[in-house]
Amino acid sequence: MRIDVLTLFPEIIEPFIGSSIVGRACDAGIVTIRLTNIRDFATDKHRTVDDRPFGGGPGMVMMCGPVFDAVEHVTAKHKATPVRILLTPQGEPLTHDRVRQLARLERLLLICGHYEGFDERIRTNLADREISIGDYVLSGGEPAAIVLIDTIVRMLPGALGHEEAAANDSFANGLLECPQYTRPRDFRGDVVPEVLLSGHHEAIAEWRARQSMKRTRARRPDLLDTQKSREDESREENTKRE
Ligand code: 6GU
Repeated sequence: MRIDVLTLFPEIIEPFIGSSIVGRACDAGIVTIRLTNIRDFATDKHRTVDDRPFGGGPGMVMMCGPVFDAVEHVTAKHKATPVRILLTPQGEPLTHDRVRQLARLERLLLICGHYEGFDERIRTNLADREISIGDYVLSGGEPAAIVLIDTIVRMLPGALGHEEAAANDSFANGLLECPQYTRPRDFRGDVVPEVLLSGHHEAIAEWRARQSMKRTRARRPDLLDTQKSREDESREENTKRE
């Protein structure tokens, strides 16, 4: 997979893509990530990329010119056509299912905004999709790009080294992950549940499934509703097919 990121602050994202799982995936050739500074596509001597909003009001708006030029330049550098994603608080909420969808694509182009937002024509004429990482406002799209890259890359085959790990993650099956323990067995009097030490694989799997369900019911009952409606949907689909 190839991911291009257009940003006014590449220095925020740079150390992230060189570290940990994502850094390793880059080194292994599983993903190629390129950062491009939108300011390099400004055309005046002050390297202006934003301007005051028509109609007045506070804040500045990112101009079309540098963003369109940057997108066109970066798009032409590689043969696959990218899916162009604008990172904004007005986008579709990022979910595990959407990540899974995006992880199947050959090429992504992420566009990070700053200031009060983008000129609307960037949204309507340039972006294929808009994505938000949650209901709160960030000062810029860079932390959101980091989140999106992290969650996509860990789904790419080979990125985790341990292929089952991603499948066991919270949300992968619509439930939160079960509690995990490592040595020592007794830490300051708090001991690991006996079943995990039993070597009885079936009993362990059953305990984990029950803990997952219990934790999800306590913390995120909304996930169970979603899962139930999903199951209902697939049951309906199956009935239709029969
Ligand atoms: Cl993608 N951008 C900004 N600026 N704020 C956000 C966001 C994105 N997602 C949630 N809040």
